[in-house]
Amino acid sequence: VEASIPEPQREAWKRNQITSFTDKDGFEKEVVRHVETTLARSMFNCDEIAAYSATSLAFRDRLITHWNRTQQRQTYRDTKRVYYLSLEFLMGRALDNAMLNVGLKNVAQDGLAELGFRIEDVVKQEHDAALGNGGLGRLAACFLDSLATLNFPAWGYGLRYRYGIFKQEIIDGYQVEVPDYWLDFNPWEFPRHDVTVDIQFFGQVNKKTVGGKTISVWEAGEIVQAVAYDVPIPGYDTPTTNNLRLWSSKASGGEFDFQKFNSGDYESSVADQQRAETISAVLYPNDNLERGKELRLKQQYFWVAASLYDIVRRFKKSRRSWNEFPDQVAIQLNDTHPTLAIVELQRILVDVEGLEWDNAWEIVTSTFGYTNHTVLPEALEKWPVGLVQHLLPRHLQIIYDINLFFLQSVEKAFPDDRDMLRRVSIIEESQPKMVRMAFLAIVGSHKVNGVAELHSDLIKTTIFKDFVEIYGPDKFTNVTNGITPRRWLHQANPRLSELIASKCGGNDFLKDLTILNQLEKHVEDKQFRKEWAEIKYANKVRLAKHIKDTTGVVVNPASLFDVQVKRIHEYKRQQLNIFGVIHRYLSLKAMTPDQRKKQLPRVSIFGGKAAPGYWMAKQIIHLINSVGAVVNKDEDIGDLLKVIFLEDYNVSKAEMICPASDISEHISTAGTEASGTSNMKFVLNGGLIIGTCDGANIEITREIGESNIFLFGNLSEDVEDLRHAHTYGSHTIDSDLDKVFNEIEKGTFGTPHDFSAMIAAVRQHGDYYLVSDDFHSYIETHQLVDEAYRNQDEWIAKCITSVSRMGFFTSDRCINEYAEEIWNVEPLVVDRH
Ligand code: RUG
Repeated sequence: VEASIPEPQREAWKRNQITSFTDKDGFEKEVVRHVETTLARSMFNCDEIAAYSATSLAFRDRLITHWNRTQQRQTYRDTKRVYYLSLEFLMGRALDNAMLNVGLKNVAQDGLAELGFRIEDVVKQEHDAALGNGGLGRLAACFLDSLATLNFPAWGYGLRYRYGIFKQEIIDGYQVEVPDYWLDFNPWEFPRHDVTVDIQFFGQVNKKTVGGKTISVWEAGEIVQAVAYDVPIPGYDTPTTNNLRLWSSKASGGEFDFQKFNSGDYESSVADQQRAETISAVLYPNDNLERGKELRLKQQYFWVAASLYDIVRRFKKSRRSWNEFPDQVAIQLNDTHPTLAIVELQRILVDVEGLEWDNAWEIVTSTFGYTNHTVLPEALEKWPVGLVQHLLPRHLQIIYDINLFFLQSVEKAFPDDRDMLRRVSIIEESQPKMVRMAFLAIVGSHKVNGVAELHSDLIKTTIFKDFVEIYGPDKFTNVTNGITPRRWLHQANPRLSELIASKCGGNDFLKDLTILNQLEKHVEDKQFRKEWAEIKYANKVRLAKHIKDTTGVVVNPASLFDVQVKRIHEYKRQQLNIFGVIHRYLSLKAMTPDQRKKQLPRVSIFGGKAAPGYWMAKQIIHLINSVGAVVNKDEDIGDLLKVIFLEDYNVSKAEMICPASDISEHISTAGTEASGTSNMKFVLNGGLIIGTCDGANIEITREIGESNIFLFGNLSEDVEDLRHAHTYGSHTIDSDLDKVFNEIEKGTFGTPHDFSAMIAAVRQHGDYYLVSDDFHSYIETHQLVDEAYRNQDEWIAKCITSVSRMGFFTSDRCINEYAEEIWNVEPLVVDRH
């Protein structure tokens, strides 16, 4: 049905164009209107939640007019669009970001004050949108912000999980997971009940002859409906408002269910419905680990099939030829999770649209780009062939055909290397046979990128080495990760942002982060340093209050705040950190009171979630809390050392923690952390970092200078030899670390048995993460940190210098690199009015 209004009636629409508020009075009017009509409340029962809801609705209305205009403009101009497929979008809160991006936070602040509310309290009412595990999901969120800010015609596609990442509670020192039901009231999403796609699973493939041509038809099986929910993504200081489309699963209301229901088979009709809704019910809570569960594969196919249907439907509106598809559409695969999209597009083109295989494959490979985020073997996705066959029978056939043609070309190019075929085959000939998703993603894309220089080099020399030989080096590239300075500086640290703006000629640095380099000429300015230090101190006071409120522990904001917040993982080495803390504690205990007086007070702050099934990670959390329980009440130690575990680390907590850190820890075993992005957030907020030569730490060092970072530990090129030596040579444990282990085993921090596996991992099981190898250098480097911190003037100078050199790490730079090197898309500016 043509829904467009006929020309003669459009005049009336134009006369009645919605005008968005621009000032305090206009804002207040909208808030009152929403409180009284949308929420059906009044000034007599308007609490902070109602004020939050009405404020969000007022801003949402504003975004929607921009969003509509953006979409109309993009449709009218019909330029190439980017589609970012990510199973995770770790968005955090939306209101504060929306207010800042449209430049009306001051208006809202004044308006809310007049209406009886403090904006800080209102903003805090919002539940984080936590549809992600960690860095990968947050990167996707930063990219959306940059895509909109830079005016790229871009859509995100994801899943609308009913439960995002679980909420973490710490009970008796242990992590306990609580479901995160976040959709009670979410003003930021628009259900599009008219945008639905039927998604098929199971069934079988039959051959049919149509017009003399034999085609494969995928028939029968189960149908689940995908319903679109749209989330507007405002750019900073631009009307461009892009769309994040999240799919929710629903039973397709077919006749079959209805019959079941009518015939009294209520239970099974409800079971069908529940099974369908289960698909988008919950985010898998693993970071850097793939477990191969059927429901996960169902989620992946459900989401990519719905997204591709949508993308193809949009493309077909322009009535172009299929060969123009890659000129109109770029699809980026965020990790291998959406790799089935490659197979699905090939299926649509060949089975549904009737294109020849080779022609279709050319279109497919020109459309996709694949970003790899890890070299950890346990995180590389593989699916049992039998499972794929059962769930997606036609897709397995296509995967086999893709593999066949690929292996034929390899055989031709490398006739003397028979083993090459086994090594690069998309099908691993194991028991059971597995589909190697990363290989499928490489074969089906025109570009593959890693996320930091070291990581991009590593994938080329290790896990994807053969593919570099096959395709040549140009298919592989690097796009070092970045973060959005809007959220991670302007929003998280408003006072620092303002101070920076005062030295950098206004807020332009938020759109061109290289402007930060203007700070460097003010490094010697005493007054500037003083103001800088005052802001850091105020941020620490705020965090200290949060620590007191949530843990009951009083920390002195004048101490050095040493922070490690990220997912708990053995490769990220929180165990190294807590062993280091114990070493510090033992050293302090061994001192005389006079010696102690000369020591620098420190607060070691940890935070992060462990995957619910990751036992060792949970033991690490338990050890941190057990050490805290002893140290924090030790009167010999007092303020000299406090150990804090912050519960339920998430995006909004990160916004409070990053600005309050003096030093933060990015201490993964060299070669294991693909990039890391919190390292960038901490430096941008005027904190220094201690880290290994890993991921983006290396480029951060190159940018800010070696004298402004505390590097330690073995290099990635030495890791393999060290591991080999641990297993086959004699493995001696660092003597200081040994003392730490002995103390744990004495029971100083509770039942030693609780921690015996953690110690055995180092002493007996080959110390895979090189904790002992790096311990000495870690401890020594922390001593250098202490010394450096004593000279506050110098320390602040280092912080300012570092910030001034952080311009490279904006996600705007990443997006421009992707746009130019991988997507070949141009920005499209939307008129302001
Ligand atoms: O572990 C990596 C981080 O190093 C990286 O910064 C982030 C964004 O690129 O992605 C993380 N990651 C990798 N999360 N999941 C994976 C593997 O699926």
